[in-house]
Amino acid sequence: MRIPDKNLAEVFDRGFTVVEGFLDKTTLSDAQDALWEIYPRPEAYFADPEAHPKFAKSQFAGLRFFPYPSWALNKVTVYPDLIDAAERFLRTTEIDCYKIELWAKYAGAIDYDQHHHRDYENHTIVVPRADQLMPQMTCFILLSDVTELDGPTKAVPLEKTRQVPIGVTQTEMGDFFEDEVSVTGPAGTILIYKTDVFHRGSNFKAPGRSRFVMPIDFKPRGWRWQGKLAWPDRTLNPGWKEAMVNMTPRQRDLFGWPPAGDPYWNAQTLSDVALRYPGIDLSPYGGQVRATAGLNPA
Ligand SMILES: O=C(O)CCC(=O)C(=O)O
Repeated sequence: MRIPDKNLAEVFDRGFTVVEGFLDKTTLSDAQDALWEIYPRPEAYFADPEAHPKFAKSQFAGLRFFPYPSWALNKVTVYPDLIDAAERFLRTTEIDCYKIELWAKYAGAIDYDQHHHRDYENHTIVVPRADQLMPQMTCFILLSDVTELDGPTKAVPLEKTRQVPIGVTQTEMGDFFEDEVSVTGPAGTILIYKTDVFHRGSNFKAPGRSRFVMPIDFKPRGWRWQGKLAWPDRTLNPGWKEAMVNMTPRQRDLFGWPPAGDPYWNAQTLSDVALRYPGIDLSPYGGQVRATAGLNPA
């Protein structure tokens, strides 16, 4: 669904917004099915947690960076209403998707409680501007239902923390707990927040529960002090080529793919990119150029 203007305004005013029903049912259920190519199903995990010791090693052990083996998960990251929201929030169509994760948590694997923090500490090498210019748009898409029992993210409305200088990134455990709001909702819900908002992960409140979310982050293009992942470093991972082949030029552009009309494209690059990405339609970038192994036209 299209994120209403009032919710994007709420991100600026309150620091975050929560919109239920963001993903359509098919996209959501396809993505949920694809989770089990990566993570143990909850019933499998809870049947024998000790068979999955890695989830006990750290709160972050369930994190996996983009790309994923299945297009069903990769396509969530370029969901048209997500791109639309990022363009409207960042007030430009010149945007980068700079970080994509999947995050699985299983009750009892470890204590997932955190103190409040501001995410900018590892999303920019400086600090966000207090006047809200040049923001980054950070999101969590819930791929499982999240109730109070399921370790919801807890976010503190900006008005409660205005006295804390933006240069402060962490609070003591317990600070602002009385002001925090739980981000709950059915699978398909999106949380959009800013990188200067205090928030934290929380622990499960019942056994046998699990939580699966997809954090996805956008920034305006060209502000080189912001960012997190370098996409060229992810291209050898399963799913990257299929994702690039399946994406539209608009969607590829979010990852830094050269746009149509860019001087990068010539007969040689069209031919060799087609060799690297079998099946890709490069006609938007310069017409049909047949990829021919061993031939390297000028
Ligand atoms: O998992 C969550 O709900 C939030 C985690 C978080 O904010 C973090 O680790 O930076």
